[in-house]
Amino acid sequence: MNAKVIKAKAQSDGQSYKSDFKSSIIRHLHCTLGTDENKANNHAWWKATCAAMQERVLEGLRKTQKTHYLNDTRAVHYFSAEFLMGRLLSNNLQNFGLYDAAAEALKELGVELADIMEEEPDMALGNGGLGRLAACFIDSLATMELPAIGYGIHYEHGLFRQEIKSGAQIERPDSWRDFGNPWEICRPESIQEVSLFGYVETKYGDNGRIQKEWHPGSIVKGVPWDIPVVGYGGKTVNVLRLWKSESSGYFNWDVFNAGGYVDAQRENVQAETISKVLYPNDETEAGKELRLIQQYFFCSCSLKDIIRRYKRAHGDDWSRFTDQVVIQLNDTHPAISIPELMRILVDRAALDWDKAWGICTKVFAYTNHTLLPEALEKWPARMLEKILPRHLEIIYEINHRFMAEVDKKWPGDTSKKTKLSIIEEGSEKMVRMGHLSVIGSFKVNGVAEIHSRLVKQNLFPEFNELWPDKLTNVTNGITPRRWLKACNPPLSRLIDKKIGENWPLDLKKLEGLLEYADNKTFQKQFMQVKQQNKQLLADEIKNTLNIDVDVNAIFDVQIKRMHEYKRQHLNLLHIMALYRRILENPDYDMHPRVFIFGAKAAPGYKLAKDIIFAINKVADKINQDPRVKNKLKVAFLPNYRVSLAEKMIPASDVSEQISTAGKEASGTGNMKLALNGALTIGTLDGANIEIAEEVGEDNIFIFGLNVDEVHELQEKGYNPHDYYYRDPEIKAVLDWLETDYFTPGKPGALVSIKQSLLDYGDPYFVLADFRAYADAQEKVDKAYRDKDRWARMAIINTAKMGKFTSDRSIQDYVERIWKLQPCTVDK
Ligand code: GL7
Repeated sequence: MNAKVIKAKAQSDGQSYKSDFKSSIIRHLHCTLGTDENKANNHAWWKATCAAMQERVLEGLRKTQKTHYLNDTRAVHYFSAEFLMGRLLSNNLQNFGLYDAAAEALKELGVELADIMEEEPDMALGNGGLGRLAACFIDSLATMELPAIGYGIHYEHGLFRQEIKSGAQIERPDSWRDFGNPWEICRPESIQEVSLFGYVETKYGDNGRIQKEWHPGSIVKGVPWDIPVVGYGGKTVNVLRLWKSESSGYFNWDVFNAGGYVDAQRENVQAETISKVLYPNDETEAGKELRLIQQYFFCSCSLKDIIRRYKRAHGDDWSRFTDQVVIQLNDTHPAISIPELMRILVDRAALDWDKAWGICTKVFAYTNHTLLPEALEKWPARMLEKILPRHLEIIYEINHRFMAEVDKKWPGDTSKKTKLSIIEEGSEKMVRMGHLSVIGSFKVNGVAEIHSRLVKQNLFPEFNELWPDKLTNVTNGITPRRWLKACNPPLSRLIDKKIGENWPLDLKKLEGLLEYADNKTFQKQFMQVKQQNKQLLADEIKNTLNIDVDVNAIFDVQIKRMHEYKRQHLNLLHIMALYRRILENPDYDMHPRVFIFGAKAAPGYKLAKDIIFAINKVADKINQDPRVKNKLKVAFLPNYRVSLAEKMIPASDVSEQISTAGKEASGTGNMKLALNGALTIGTLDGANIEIAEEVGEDNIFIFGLNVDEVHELQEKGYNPHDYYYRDPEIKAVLDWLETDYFTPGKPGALVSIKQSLLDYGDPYFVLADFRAYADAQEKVDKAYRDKDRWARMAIINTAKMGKFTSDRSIQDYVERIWKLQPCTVDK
């Protein structure tokens, strides 16, 4: 076919997609929703459009499952307590290639696709980077036609909705399913039962073998809800299976019949509590019984589901299990899967210990996502004994055998044993889930080069000595389908025109843009797109905050969870310093800048909430101060979430990635922003280092202490007071926080930030990095004023992000860990 014929065919296909889609939307409006074109509001149109899409999605799902079954494929099972999916309509339309057809069909019906997409609540079943990474990975797995299942929890309430009242964060429940979710399918045929509590009985079998029988104190039901995961191109549709807890009714029925309505009801409530809410902690341990029960609940359901599927094909023959099944543990949250699989194999399938352990250690692989000590999960042995008595016994047995191995390697060295033991002795015996994960897995990976190096050197050095090939790196990635193609249509179209349309599948193709980096016309087009996106964000800021911002200003964006190590307060102190410079010198020369924040704080993290409050108070003052003459604006957008990120990222000029070196394992927002042409101001931390390697040091603003320097300063003894007294600007802004300038009538309302930086030793080296940060910001200011230079840098950033597609991460996992083969599904 020549180009003309191809174009004509595409047009006629487009026409027929459009008319097919239009009739399905109307059919669903009539037959699924029972309403009419004249009556339908945006919500009804959204639901009908989703239903029209879901018809096609389910057909893909059915074909994929059949193909995988017939081919008896090896599959990866991604176990994660979080999947931060966001909205699915736009993504599914894009991945099926039906976006334009749907938009046109709706237009003919008098409806704007962009408007109805706003009706979709985010699926916020995750906290931040870790949960969003899981979502990007399942997108890539489906796109790359790899057999995969995501397993997680069907939380009734995802991450809280954030409201800002008088500057402070208020948490409200998130109710993503209040009006039904059009994508999920309940699968009662695959319900599982999960045991909890009770005691273990030791018995002697006929052959004299000791047998253990767990008599649970309670049993709950796990009901699977499936969310189809559509790959780009729409061929493979994998599934995300989320477990909802329900009462099993077993213990309940007799109680109920005996007139114990209240007791019976209490048991229902207890069972349903398990999947009620997502823990809102980010990077901190949630030391709660319920959290452990949540983890065990979804792991047990998922393992049984995997085994059921395996047995359907292979019966009781376990010999092929490790050929068919690999399980990736997303952090230690699902680590309880290791003793659970041992329990199933030893107690239920009657395999001997060594054989069972041989299977286990060929099935599990573990990803570590953080070095922060407070985030490394440990459970009191006492708690495990109460909730999962048999699992604690199994953990002791695993540890006992492992200690013998340690003794072989380091004979008589008790300090090695203390360090490596799964059990931490102390006033309270604790079970270290990280150690359990390393011991029970065949591979352990960190999420960026530097992070993986630190995992080897600082976190698990002895494990690395014991098993030199076990620890490895897989640098994180992001899906370019959502994070460029779908969220930034004007830039995507511009790129399509320059280098063709294949880049979403092969992101290295973006390097084709490099030859236009100095082309004045292209630079202009690129920056015009940015301007257009900035206008949309400016409208959003006006609508939500009633703040006017100038799209000619630099849009400087910091979006991520609120945490001291991410140092939003460093950004804040610098904003205050700029404000002060303007007040002292009305002609202070700077390009206008809008500092934009989005961040949720864990509800129990006092200082993080104080920083949100401080940002909002400083913002109020600056935005209303006529002396600033619009040189400076500060906007804190409430309720940061995936769908808001999709609006902020395309509109950003500057990406703030300013964590203390050594603390941010990778970061993934850094990749999304750079992909959309924002320039990074950042430390040599996490994936920033690899971004700098890709774009080159001239196209990024790196500042501050590196990992080794932070370490040295710590060793030498860091005294933040030195910086406070030596640098008058630092002193002035910190002292300012103590006055009532930003909180009229309430002096001291912002003092906790100053205290954390001086009285509590500035654990994240904010003051040590302040001057370097302020200097780097001046370089940003200068660079932006040179329009051509900035455009060139921004284009290079987009062009060099190929490495950070999650397809590359998945390919690394496939080659280094999972050993999977793609399986083509016919469309
Ligand atoms: C995190 C890391 O903090 C973050 O740097 C990383 O990009 C992400 C995905 O690997 O994982 N670890 C963690 O516990 N959370 C993260 O976001 C919550």
